[in-house]
Amino acid sequence: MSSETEQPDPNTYNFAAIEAKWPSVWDRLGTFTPADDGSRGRRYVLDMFPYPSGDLHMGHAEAFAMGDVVARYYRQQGFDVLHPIGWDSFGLPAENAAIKRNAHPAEWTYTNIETQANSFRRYAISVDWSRRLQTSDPEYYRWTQWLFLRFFEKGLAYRKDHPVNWCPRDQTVLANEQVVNGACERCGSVVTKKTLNQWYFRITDYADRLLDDMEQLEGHWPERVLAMQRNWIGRSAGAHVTFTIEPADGQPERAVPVFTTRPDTLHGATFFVVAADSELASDLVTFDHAAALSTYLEQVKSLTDIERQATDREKTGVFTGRYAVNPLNSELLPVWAADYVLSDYGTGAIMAVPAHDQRDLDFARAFDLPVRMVVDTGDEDPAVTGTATTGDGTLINSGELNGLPKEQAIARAIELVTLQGTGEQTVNYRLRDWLLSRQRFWGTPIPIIHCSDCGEVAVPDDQLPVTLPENLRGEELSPKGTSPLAAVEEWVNVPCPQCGGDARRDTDTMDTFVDSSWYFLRFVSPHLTDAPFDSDAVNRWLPVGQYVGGVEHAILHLLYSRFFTKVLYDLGLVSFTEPFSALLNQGQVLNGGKAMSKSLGNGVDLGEQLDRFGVDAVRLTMIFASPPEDDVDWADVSPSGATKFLARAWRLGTDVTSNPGVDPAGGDRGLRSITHRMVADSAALLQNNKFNVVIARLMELVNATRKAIDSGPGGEDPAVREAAEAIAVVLSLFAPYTAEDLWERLGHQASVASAGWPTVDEGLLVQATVTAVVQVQGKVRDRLEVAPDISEEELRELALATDQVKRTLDGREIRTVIVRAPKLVNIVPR
Ligand code: ANZ
Ligand code: ZN
Repeated sequence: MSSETEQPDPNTYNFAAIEAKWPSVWDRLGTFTPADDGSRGRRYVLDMFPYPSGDLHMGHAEAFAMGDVVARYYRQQGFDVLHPIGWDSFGLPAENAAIKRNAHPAEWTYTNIETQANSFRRYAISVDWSRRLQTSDPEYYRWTQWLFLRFFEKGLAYRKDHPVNWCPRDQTVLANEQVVNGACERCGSVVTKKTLNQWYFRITDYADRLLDDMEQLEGHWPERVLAMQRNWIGRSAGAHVTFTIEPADGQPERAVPVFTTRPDTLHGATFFVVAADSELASDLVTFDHAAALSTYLEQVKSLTDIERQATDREKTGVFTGRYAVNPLNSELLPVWAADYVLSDYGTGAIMAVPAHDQRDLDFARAFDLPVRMVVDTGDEDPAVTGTATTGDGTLINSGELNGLPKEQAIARAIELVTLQGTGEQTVNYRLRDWLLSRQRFWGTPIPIIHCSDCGEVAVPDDQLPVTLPENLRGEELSPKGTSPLAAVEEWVNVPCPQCGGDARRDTDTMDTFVDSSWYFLRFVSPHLTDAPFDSDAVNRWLPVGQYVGGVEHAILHLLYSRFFTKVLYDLGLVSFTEPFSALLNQGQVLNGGKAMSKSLGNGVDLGEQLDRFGVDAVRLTMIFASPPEDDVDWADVSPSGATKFLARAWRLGTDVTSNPGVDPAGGDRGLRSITHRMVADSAALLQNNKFNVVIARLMELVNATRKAIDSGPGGEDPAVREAAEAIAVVLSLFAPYTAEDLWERLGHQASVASAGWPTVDEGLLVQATVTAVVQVQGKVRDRLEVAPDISEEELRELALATDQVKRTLDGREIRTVIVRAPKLVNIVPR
């Protein structure tokens, strides 16, 4: 900071003064408001919207700097750019804060949003502020409810009883993804199971399309995100094969299908396993074994699916007293109940083939069950080695399948069971329906009324939104196993919209992922009052041309948004099936090799960095540090170096003495060529998200321009103006304040943001000279501009003749000179 008495020098770069000057100008000019008049091509650039937890942090600074580069680039390229911002403002943290402070969650939420909005303005992201939205605004969630009802009408939103993940501390249901290593993602408590009636979205109906439509994204989304989506959906092809469970204990026989990806191994099945916690297990178990099963169940309940399926865990289970008949060879297999079989995958029952499945083998070894190889893979007997063999090979011990290679045996086995009527080819998915109800207050109320006569009745559209009661505060919000809304009698009790009788509102609220599954549509017409969005406008602007956000959303948010888009397509509300054409995952901001965190004490305060180095320097540093996908380690970067570079660029404005509009044609050809190459290369680099390289190229041009002014043709050469103007335009993508000020100092009117990308003169791209580096003992002492075809001898002579080299050698004898024309000369003294 400068002292108060000092007079600001008009030729000194003062980032604070520049930051104070421009925001109101941009507002007045409406620089970032799209015209949407069809006069230009449209581009929609979107950053994943923020959650309002406190002020912006370094992670926001990085992500939004990236998104802004893209938005600003398209604007310079002449596109009409839609770049909006809003807040994902429902969710637990607001509620927890409200409980702690005896307040309403809205207070905490909207205070934080104001803080963040101010910081975003200061950070100069080029967004159209008039489109700002918050998902917790009734004007927004009214339409979340409206959309929910369209899903409900189509049977895509439904209720069922289900054992769900339950956090005993937060007293709420958790989605599978919110359970990390058996613990609640938020509070770390051990997660248990609880059976509840819950709302689901039938996303499984869309499993195939969610997979197949990824073809549209191939090459435009990071491959690892596509892989994670694919894996999450988990399509696996196989067969259902029905086994008959023999009668016992007076119970009749019973047909139980299994799902297998390896029907070729049917002859290798040596036992049968049902999920211990399934109804099937309790149905099948004989009187003698029932007690053992219920003891075992107590132990199983506390485990998560991930733990249950872990291959390295000791296998546990109990015998049910029943036997299953193998439909291919009529063998009798003992039926066990075990936790490594999941009740909600496949059919909840498996045929166990220990020779070729590791988990089955571990179980067989734990309980001394037989192991029979049916595919000769060339490996040793798994019963001896303890390692199941899963590779290709030829069938053995398998009746008429003998001699067939694995793939043919799979097909033949499916044929056999199909002919028998005991099985069929099938596809199974790992994807489950989306559990969307939450027993919490701060979310979108589910717009359903429960009537004892009419059942689940939709709140009529004209009665939306169902708003949250405003009088709940503090402790009243704390969850008690049901939603806090259930306690508000005057809110809950309503007449049934269908029969007028006494009825009750649904007291659950929606998972916040519902809110964020359609916000990108709302931004197009955010103030519409008679529909969630204007379909025509949405079809003009979407799909989003570039989506930018963290890889932590690689699965759920993206999957849910893709699902919503497909349903809306089926409803005729949108004309596209994928919402985001291209995706960029920015890396994390680290400090000293580790993610910033309170507990490590390595956090860096964004506001403090902005005060110290200026907004532009922080933005530039974020982008210059690495390719966007890589992490930025704040311990390794130099924001003060960025400030210096910006000052250097800004000072060019002082030294350009020609008038705006002067024809650069007569200017210095060397500098012109560097300028035009920078502009041409930058466009290509930007299209490939190589933002950091563009900054390196800008730095080169700033240096060349400085040199032209100081020791070349001078500040009046029109090529110098041309270079400085190109610098301002390209710099505006990264350092909008400095660029705007430089632009003004070059005699132009605001805004540089819409100045337009400089036109490249192809003729100037031919490299007139190359830079040769002159080293003495490996240390750079000088640089020479030379012809690309300079000879070794000539380059050696030029290098030895420079003042720098003479001074450095200081009379010492030369041992050797290494010449790599035209780029390098290294002089090694004795
Ligand atoms: C017999 C078999 C033999 C199997 C073999 C595998 C190898 P993916 O690919 O993940 O879909 N399975 C089926 N339902 C299960 C459940 N509810 N819980 C745990 N495991 C289950 O896996 C399908 C395979 O996982 C199925 O194929 C079944 O074991 C097992 F050499 O059947 B397999
Ligand atoms: Zn009714």
